[in-house]
Amino acid sequence: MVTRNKIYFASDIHLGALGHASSRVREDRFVRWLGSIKHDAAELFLMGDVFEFWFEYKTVVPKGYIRFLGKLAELVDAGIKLYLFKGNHDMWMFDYFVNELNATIISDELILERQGKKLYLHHGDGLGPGDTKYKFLKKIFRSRFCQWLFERIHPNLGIGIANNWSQHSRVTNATGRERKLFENEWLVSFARETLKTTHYDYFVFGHRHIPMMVPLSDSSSYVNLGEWIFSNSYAIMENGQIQLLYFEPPTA
Ligand SMILES: [Mn+2]
Repeated sequence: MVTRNKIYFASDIHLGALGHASSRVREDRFVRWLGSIKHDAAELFLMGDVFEFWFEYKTVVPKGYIRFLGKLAELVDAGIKLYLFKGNHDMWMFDYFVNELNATIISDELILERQGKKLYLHHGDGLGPGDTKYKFLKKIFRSRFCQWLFERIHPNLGIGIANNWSQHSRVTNATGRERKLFENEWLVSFARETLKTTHYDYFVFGHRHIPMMVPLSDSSSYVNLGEWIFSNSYAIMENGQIQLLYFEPPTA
């Protein structure tokens, strides 16, 4: 008898980044992780930037990721509920994963109650103070008109341009110095500000590539899921508690 009582969270796998060979290593590792959670997961939250770039045309999707997508299908068919968050690299998910994987696509935040706890979930881009340039770009990238325009460009060219663009955004690893900057983390500022008016037991984000779990108060914690290029980090929720864990030893 299978007991599905755990909830899993991961983000920022950046499949497709750093070349095909590197991406395959990452994909294989992530597929091993998916296999390891298959028998006790009730829900799986993939919280953005799963792909280095994703854009769905009306009749066409990008090549690649075949093992990952196959494994996801296997988990969904085994009864696991899948949530896919739009990240800043893969916000152009429309109905493909809804139709193929029965996934729920989350555009911004998702507020949930699970296991008696209140959760605030978001990829993490465009929140908190500052970064006005990105917030402006996000509006453009998400506008129906710009998406319609992009869709008119031949995929060979459109995806080429997008891949070129995404290479300019760094794939970062958290240095010790960055980790110490917790007090300056804008997502922490955002969570603290939110707590002034609304209680959440857990704030869960990706995007920053800095795996960390830190208390904000006696009853609230900040969780950053990290990434799967170096850290292979994820979170698990069981009996109302979230833990930050590492799947396999760090890659670099
Ligand atoms: Mn991101």
